[in-house]
Amino acid sequence: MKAGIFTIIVTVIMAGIFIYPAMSQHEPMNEMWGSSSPSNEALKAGKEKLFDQGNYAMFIHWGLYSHLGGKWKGRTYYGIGEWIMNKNMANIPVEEYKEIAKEFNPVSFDARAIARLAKDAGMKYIIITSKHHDGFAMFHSKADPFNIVDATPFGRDPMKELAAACREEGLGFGFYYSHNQDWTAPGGSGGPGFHPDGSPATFEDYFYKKCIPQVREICTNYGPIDFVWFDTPGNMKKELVVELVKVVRELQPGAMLNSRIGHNMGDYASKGDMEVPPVNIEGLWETCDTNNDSWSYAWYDNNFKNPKEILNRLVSTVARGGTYLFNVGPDGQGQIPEIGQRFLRETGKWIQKYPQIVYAAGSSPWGRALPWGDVTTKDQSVFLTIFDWPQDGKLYLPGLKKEIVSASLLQGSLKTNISFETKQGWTIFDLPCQPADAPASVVELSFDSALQPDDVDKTLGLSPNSESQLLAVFAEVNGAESKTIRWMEKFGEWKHVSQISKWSKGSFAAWTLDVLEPGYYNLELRYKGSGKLVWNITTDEGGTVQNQQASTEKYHQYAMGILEFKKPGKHVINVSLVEGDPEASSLEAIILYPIN
Ligand code: JFZ
Repeated sequence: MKAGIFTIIVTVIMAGIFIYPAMSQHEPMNEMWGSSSPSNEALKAGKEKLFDQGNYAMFIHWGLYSHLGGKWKGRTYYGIGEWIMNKNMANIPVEEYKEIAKEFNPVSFDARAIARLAKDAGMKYIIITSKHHDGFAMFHSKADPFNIVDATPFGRDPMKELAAACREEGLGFGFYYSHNQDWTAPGGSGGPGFHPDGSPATFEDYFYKKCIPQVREICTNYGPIDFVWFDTPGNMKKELVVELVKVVRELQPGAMLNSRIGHNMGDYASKGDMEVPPVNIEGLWETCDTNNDSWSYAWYDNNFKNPKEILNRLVSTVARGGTYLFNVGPDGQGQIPEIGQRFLRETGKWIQKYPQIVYAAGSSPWGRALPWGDVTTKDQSVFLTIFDWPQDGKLYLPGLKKEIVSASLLQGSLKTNISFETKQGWTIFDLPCQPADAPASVVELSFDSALQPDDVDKTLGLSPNSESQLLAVFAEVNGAESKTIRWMEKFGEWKHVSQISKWSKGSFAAWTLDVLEPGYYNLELRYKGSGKLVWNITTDEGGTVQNQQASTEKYHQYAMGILEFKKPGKHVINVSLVEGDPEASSLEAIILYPIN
């Protein structure tokens, strides 16, 4: 209970600080289903090229906070490490925080090693924190002495070294800069309200004395850069954002700006942190994610995503039409934790074998993930990346309307033809018992021309040999509310779920489902709520499951019963809440799987 209240309070506080650019609560149906062209004709040229075609990049959160590593005065503060000085974490006074710089000496920092890691990982550029909310500049700044060259025993400019190393490795390079929040500069958002002489400080003081001059510095002293990644614009005035854009455009005409600069002025949308969206999204966008739970180094944070998880998130992001910006957090010595490095390299080995899946790849004509993996396209080929290898040797693909010229299983550049049949609009491929590769295998489908969005019937399929998840975003909702909610698991660690709540009498959610194999299926529901709930699930054929189950404040999956589909083809499943708190009952998904 205590944790629950804390989470809510913190969420409210953080939500006040953060702005969620380009994150709509409720995307219109057509956008959700995605009509993104899977062909590569739409690929961008010019400064957009690296972003649009690279699709995978390294994000680095590194700063003075990395030296603390989540610990202050002997106590560990769990949550995103770069927020440690904040009130909601260790609440470190400004003067005390500034003192830490005297101990910060990251002698193990090796820019070339980091650039090589990014390269080995298959990443195309690096974006690093030049200044985070704590106000400490990780570059040599004449505008403000609270920087790594003037305030620490280290005395080097690691940004110079990293910019040069990236250039040498043929990687793109860019800076993160916290333009609104600055917790140590007078007038910065979340910072002291007074100057050292006691006079009141305004945001403009900070903006013109520190932010603009430092942005000029990062845009002048590090050669041509490819990105300036601003963050958390809060309620910054539009005219100030306009001024900032002008500075970057003038000094770095080739740099891409992310949407978090504010007021819709970026070149691409930066989606909510740590999430892979469930449906295709048009346009240039990225999702940023981190290799463990925190962005910056935290001593306890050992929760690293393994190569399969990294690859799955990367391929799914590309399949949704986006770019994956994946973060690492070097420690106070300047070193990236060993496990993180190893997992990145392993992922990179796979990407080097199957570069066509990631680079300049088109989004999935299916518009969503499939039960076994995801789909990307290139020219006249469609690639099925299989993360869950079917044990019965059958791979089911719903809705493909265009004739396949050939299908082959890849092992690197080696291609083995595989047989397939079509049945009621499904294509069923014969696969060997063992996966062709790890952590994922690839099947290539060749066509006589590029697959167009109309060549796929996007109706959800009921998989005959695996679990099918019917997410809330795919439901047509009547009389209830369908939206994406987010909360913090640990401080700053965001989770997102699309769900249906605010049920009322007669309200229901309906999914249309293409059934290949009629018969009995296990039915589960994933939801949160309070107390006991009764759900009713019916099909257009008169199949019914009604049952009471418990609920908790966290999403949890409950078995409801067995649902029968009598005939193959398209069916509609309706779900409604029969008893229980209609406000708190939030349905995330229906899960169906065959009995055997
Ligand atoms: C911000 C920072 O506060 C954080 O420290 C980290 O740098 C991260 C990459 O960006 O946090 C955010 C910003 C936006 C969202 C969530 C966290 N969002 O849009 O969901």
